[in-house]
Amino acid sequence: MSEAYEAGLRTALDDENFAKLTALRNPKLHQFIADAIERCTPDSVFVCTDSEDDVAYVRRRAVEIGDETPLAIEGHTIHFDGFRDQARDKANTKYLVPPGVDLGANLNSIGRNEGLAEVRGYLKGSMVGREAIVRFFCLGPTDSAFSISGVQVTDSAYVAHSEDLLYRTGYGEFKRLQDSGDFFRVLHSAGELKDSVSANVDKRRVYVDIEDDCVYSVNTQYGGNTIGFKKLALRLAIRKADRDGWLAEHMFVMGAHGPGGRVTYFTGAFPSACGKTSTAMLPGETIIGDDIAYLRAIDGQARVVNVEYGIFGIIRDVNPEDDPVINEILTNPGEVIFSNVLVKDGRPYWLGMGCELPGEGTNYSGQWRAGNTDDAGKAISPAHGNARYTVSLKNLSNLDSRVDDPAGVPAQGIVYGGRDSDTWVPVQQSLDWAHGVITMGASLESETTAAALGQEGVRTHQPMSNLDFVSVPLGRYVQNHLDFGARLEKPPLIFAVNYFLKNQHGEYFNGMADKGVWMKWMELRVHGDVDAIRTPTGSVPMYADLARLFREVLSAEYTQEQYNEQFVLRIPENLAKLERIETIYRTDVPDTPEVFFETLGAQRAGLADAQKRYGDYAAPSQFHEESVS
Ligand code: OXD
Ligand code: MN
Repeated sequence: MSEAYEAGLRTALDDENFAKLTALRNPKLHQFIADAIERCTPDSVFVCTDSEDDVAYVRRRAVEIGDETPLAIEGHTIHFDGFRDQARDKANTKYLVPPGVDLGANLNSIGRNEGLAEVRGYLKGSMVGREAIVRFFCLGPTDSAFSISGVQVTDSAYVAHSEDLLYRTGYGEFKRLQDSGDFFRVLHSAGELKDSVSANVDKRRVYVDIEDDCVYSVNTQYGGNTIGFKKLALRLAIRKADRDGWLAEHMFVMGAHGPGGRVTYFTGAFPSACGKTSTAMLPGETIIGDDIAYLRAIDGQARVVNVEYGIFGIIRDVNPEDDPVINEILTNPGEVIFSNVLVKDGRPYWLGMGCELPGEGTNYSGQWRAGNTDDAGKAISPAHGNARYTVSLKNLSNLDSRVDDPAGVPAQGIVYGGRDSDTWVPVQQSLDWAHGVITMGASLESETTAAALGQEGVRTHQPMSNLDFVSVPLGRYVQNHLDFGARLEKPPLIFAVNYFLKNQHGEYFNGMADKGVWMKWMELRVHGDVDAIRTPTGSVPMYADLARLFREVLSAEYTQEQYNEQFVLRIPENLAKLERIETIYRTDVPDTPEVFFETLGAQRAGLADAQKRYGDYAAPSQFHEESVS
């Protein structure tokens, strides 16, 4: 080891931890940790290897230092984030860009030197009096073409413990790396704490150094801003994927079970809090992952892996009926970290759990009573709308057997879905790969939710549900998807779903369980087992197939009237959407590929033609006569 780093490391590492670090013969790693120590000046550093003892130490520390408190059920703990630290901070998450680099108007960036000076300033001395924890993880299955190694230094035992549930261990991977500098680094400090929560959230920053594969996060605890290998590393992975010709996506991966025992693998991109986890957890299907996927073209086939190994899930509306598997885990002994729920007598309570919540307890505001209000006079909800649970996949009864396959699983279908009250039909298939990428993925819109700070219910553009994390110019990101398809012999089919369509009284057309039917229909389409009706926006199911699937999957009747109401092509709404999307790309995305506008143009022409023939609202049966594919 170079003497320059050794002296720095020796200031905070005892012999045992120093030995664990030097067993990894990696100068860039040593430099990163020495720099973190010099900047943040922790009292001590714990280097966590993959050993059970080390992992248990982190879990214990989280309770000892008050980052987590045990709950009544064995293995369950609660962590609270500060009152104003309850979601991803989009405004203060920025890319550090060197002079001359422009990521485009839709990506939040700051000059690299200015940003580094600011965030490093906030990190200075931030760990005084505390222990820093060093954790190593592997993104994707270990020792595979997909694997990326990552190291995080954090002073939050909650963050380090969460990562333990969420990722595959990576100390062994770092041994394999030897002296290679090809890994992600994340430095996090919760900053000054008051009552165990970050005190200076006005100085909360998440800065992504795209030049250096490094992320800095400070003055925050909320997992989406701090858990290094979730959305922080996703932003780095998107750059790496852009360089190396693959895709890093905000997607679940799941196996849909079809006739004769076949398993068909789907990935799906939905903005946060729009049904992504609950789709991946559909009863009767098997889960590989619920949030982040890497896709590679291998021998002409799209292969996909789950980057993670656990779920940092939104707990709101998890109940025994709609989410039996998760509910089972959350109500039985085993390792679960709850965050920002209401706690009363050692029990966690959350919104939509299917029972009445107590009128008082401890929550993200401290001691809470029904009727308590915030500074603006707004009632404080008993549990936060973005309250979470963190669990490892290994405890799930519906885990797919191929979750660790180093070659990934074949991606046969891709699903895009947002929170859309009035435009898209519940499910449709794109006309081809480019049509799906452009009109479904890149044109996805969604109404905002509690997963990011800011007003809820506002319609926003959410290309591939990944805009919050895209770290290359958007037009190039779209082009990368088009190119990816071109490398495949048979690209996955692309579908768009909409679980949030409402009637004229503002009520949802569909129940939560209906998505199970859409999934079965998509599975059948992948194998050409059912026909569809080709409309200008995509191919939609035939009524008879859905009626049969509703009976088979949900033992429910699905009437022709329901079908007509749900699958009517809403032409004015679709035209307005095209207009919005075209304006965004023409105004803000200078590098948009020309085929993008051509495809929108063709869709517009198809819609205008249908409008002339059938009026504003065209029933699927009207298209049925035209063409069945
Ligand atoms: C998440 C998010 O936590 O997208 O997965 O916010
Ligand atoms: Mn997510």
